[in-house]
Amino acid sequence: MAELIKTLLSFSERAGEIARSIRREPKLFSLLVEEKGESEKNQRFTHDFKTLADVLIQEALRHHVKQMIPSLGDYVQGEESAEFTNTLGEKIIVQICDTQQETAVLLSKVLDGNSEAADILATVVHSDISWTPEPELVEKIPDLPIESLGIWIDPIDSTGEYVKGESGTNRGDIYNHGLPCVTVLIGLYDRMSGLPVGGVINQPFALFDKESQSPEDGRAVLVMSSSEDLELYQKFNKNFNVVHATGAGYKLLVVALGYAAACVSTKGSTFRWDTAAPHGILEAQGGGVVIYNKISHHAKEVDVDKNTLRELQIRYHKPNDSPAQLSLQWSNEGGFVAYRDPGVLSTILQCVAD
Ligand code: 2IP
Ligand code: CA
Repeated sequence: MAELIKTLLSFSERAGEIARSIRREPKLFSLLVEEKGESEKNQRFTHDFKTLADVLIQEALRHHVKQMIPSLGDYVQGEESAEFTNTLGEKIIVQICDTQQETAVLLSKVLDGNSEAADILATVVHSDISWTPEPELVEKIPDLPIESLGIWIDPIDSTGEYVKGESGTNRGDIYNHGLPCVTVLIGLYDRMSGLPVGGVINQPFALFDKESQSPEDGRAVLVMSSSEDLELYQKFNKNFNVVHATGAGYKLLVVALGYAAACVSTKGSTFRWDTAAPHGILEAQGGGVVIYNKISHHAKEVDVDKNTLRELQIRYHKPNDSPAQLSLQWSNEGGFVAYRDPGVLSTILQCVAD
């Protein structure tokens, strides 16, 4: 298990480096910002290119996991399908080949013959980026049965902020938007129970400036998407200092870091790949991510007992029953409440009941 976690940590560094190099290398970056171009071909190409960055990271993870634990390779799921259609309408399965050169040839097909961009990407994907965690951390990794694990990956969460590339603004400890809201999310769950067991989050553009922070008031912070209704914001703002932030993964990360006491999402606009990694971390901290529509039924209770809380956790092994459309089969359709300390739930439920 420790080896798997070490591999995932190193991989998340590599994924962060792929994300950074696409912004850093002019040849790649120009593909990303072509979105601003007028023509449909340009827009299509940029869409494809963004998707390519995602697919590439996802497939690179599958490649590494498969190399290490062949049986686990089939249980790496992500937002993207590896089948990729380029602007010429050709279908190509993106995968990491045995050699850098083979990967570059494959990527060049996806990139309509842009071999320079393909070479740069292939170099990063094949480069050896390793990160060794402190021995004290490795000692704490429990020995879980690897054979029954599944992996959810969101290669680049908050793609909108990633493409915009702004340095962002912060309120207290939390960025409202900008590159710091971009995360690479890798979640581990148990395939039998569907419960999360661990997670790795990489923040490729973590530019947090500790000096410039100042607490705003004495209330606990609750973080939510700016797409939530004003009415909900007002409800929670009575008892919490509500802060808006972009990026599903980022919002949950700030809960795990203790910058916010909780995150509430009611719209069903997130997916299992958005929540799996932070859920695994929160679970390890004694917290969790419960389904909003279900926990709100307990709004009249002072305390929700441990067993009920376990029942209400998001599960990662089964798609939703009868989704309105196939693309919603893995959506967190009932919304969620993420918390590090279950003690905060009573205040949240009080807000819901009011
Ligand atoms: C998105 C991204 C958005 C989030 C949305 C996710 O994932 O994290 O920021 O919306 O729910 O699905 P919001 O920021 O309003 O919470 P992606 O960028 O991978 O599509
Ligand atoms: Ca996402």
